[in-house]
Amino acid sequence: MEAFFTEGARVWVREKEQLVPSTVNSCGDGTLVVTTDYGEVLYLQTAEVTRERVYAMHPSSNEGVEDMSRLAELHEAAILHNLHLRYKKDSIYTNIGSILAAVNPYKQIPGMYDPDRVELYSKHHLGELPPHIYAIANECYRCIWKRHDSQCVLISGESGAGKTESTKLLLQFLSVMSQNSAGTPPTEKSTRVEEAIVQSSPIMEAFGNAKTVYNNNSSRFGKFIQLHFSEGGNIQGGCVFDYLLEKNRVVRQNPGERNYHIFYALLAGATKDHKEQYFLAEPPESFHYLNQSGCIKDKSLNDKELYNSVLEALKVLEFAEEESRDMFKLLSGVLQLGNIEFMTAGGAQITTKQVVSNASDLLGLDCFQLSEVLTQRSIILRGEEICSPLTIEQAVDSRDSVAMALYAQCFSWIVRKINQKVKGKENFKSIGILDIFGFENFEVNRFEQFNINYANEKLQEYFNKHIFSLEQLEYNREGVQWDAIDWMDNAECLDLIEKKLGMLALVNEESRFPKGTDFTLMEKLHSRHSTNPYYVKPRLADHQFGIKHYAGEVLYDVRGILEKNRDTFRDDILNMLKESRLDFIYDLFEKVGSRNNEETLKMGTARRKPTVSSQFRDSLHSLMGTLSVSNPFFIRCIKPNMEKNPTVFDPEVVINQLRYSGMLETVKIRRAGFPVRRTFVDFLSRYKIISKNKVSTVGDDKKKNMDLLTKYDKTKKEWQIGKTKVFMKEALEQRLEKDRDEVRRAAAMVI
Ligand code: AD9
Ligand code: MG
Repeated sequence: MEAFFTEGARVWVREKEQLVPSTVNSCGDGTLVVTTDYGEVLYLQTAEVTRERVYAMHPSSNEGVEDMSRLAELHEAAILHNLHLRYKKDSIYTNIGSILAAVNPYKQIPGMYDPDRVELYSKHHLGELPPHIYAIANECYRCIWKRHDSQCVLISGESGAGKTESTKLLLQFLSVMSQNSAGTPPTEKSTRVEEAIVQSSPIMEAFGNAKTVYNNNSSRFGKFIQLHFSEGGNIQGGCVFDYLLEKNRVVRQNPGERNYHIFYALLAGATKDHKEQYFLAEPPESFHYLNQSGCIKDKSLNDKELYNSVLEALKVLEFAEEESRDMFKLLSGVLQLGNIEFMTAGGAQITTKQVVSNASDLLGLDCFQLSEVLTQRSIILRGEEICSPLTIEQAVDSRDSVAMALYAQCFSWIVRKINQKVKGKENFKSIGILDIFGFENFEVNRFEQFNINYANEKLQEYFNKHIFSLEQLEYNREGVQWDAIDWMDNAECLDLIEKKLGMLALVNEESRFPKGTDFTLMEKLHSRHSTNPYYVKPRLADHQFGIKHYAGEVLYDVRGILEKNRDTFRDDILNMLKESRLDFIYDLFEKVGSRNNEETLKMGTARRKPTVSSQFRDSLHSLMGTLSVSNPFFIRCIKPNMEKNPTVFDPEVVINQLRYSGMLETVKIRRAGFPVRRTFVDFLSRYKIISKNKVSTVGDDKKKNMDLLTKYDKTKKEWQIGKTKVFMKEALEQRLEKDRDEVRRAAAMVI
């Protein structure tokens, strides 16, 4: 062994296929002793110390860089280490060009999001200040005018990685920009829209978020928020799209998890009068829908405070008093429903008559009719009503289905109300922010995970398309020289799921087929797809099928898929709800179609309600349509550990996320390529102002542009000229933008 490693030197050591940042303790006597940054001491014998096993760390890796593209060493471990170094200094944001990596600090970092930071970042170009989510928000806002197109921010990451917090920070920043915009002075209306959009968050979170084992405030629905801007820079209106609220949570929660926040908030915050009127005087533990998981409270959650902030937000969004009251009555009704119990006497019989009466009062239902639909099923066959008793299990299912339907309809109604309030002109450009569930792989994965992971495949496809394939195409078309990069294409996996005769089509086909069961579905999936390299047919389990997703292999449990996909709601139950004395409940169900009565069955498939997965596929495709005409920004949220701990950076946990988010390839491509591009005309018109004294005015646009670019970078490392466009590195654009601003500012002062 060469004794060139001095004590204290920083090195990379390869351990179990991984490069680990380490420090040399001693080197000599045939042994190299190092301590890894994760605290392990390694003794390496002479024979082991090859260049492959141990090598000196480049200073850029040792010091940490704000933009990963500047790392001299470009491997997974260097990226990981850079994030770690920065995390230790509370620098949770790191750039990869215009992509932002955000490590969840699990604590409030003092001053990080103060109003003066908004102000500061709004006055600087991307790259001038340390990486920050505000810098991305600012760039995104500026790009509306710089590029003349709509923008979108795609926030991705595992559950608890920080997507929803990031969404709120973006909204907050954009709302301030809108208020301060130099365009049309904010009218009373536009100020209200900004506030309404910001205030929609507490309401949606109260009704759509819950404590899970991964996140105390986990969003159990996906959302896409669109802000419509005026040419002058004001938010004129907005729109929220919601995706796949997890309905089951209303009636069932896993150990250690909770129901939706709003139930606990209501119990903690309702006035004494309301508590009496709505049968809420008992503690949360006494409600079946809240006490099954053994988790009622969490010290990070303040239920009473949430109640107050929801009331406040409802006021800002101008929900009428009776609307809020009806909503709370519905929630109380759901809690009462959960406490209805049954016993067997021939068929299911209700043992808690008083509770049925309470629930009926709150929901405006007929007490007798409610008892009937919960204990027997009636269908109309050839004009005659036929009743059949239900087993206890079936009775519990019907009770739960009423509760879930009430809650889900109420959630959709809230989203509609918010949208009515924030609706405004859509005559210019928009910024869309996507906060959607991250990739999930649990011990048992069901229909929900199938849809969630499908959505993530679609988003990954969009990401790939933007970062890799469009890039490649453009370089080829323009004849620009660059080193092509290998990247993971997920097109084949998506084909398996959504193409004609793919898995989704099979799931839907089987759902429509009256005799279809989960097992007939599984057999069809196996027989049609088992030769597909992205399909997994487990050797042992007889109720599972799997998919090799870009983020890893996931096995899905087939049981329950068809029922959830059909989302059947019994006709007699629906009719009962439609007969509610309360207009609110009636309105919620007025438009809900039935699917399983004689008539609908006779109508054939064409007019039946679409299945859950086909609806979801359609809304995803429509979302993709919007995204495909927008200029994207990507925020990759990263969880540093699984324990929500503010001090631990677990390399295993982080590297896994880096791998499947395509971060490494992103860094490579960014570095190899020229991410900023402008047509010759566009470039000239934008930078004419700074080229005046720098270059001669003769020659065509291309020549003039080349002259200016050469002034900035003689080596041509930071730019290239294509057939119709100028290609630049981001750093060069930043210098040009800065100079342009200065000249403009100086000109404004002269005037
Ligand atoms: V889920 O897929 O909805 O389950 P998210 O949305 O990715 O998940 P969320 O934004 O809810 O995660 O963040 C989880 C928790 O991390 C928050 O409740 C905060 O306690 C914490 N967090 C996240 N981002 C930040 C931050 N920038 N600063 C401080 C943060 N704390
Ligand atoms: Mg969330």
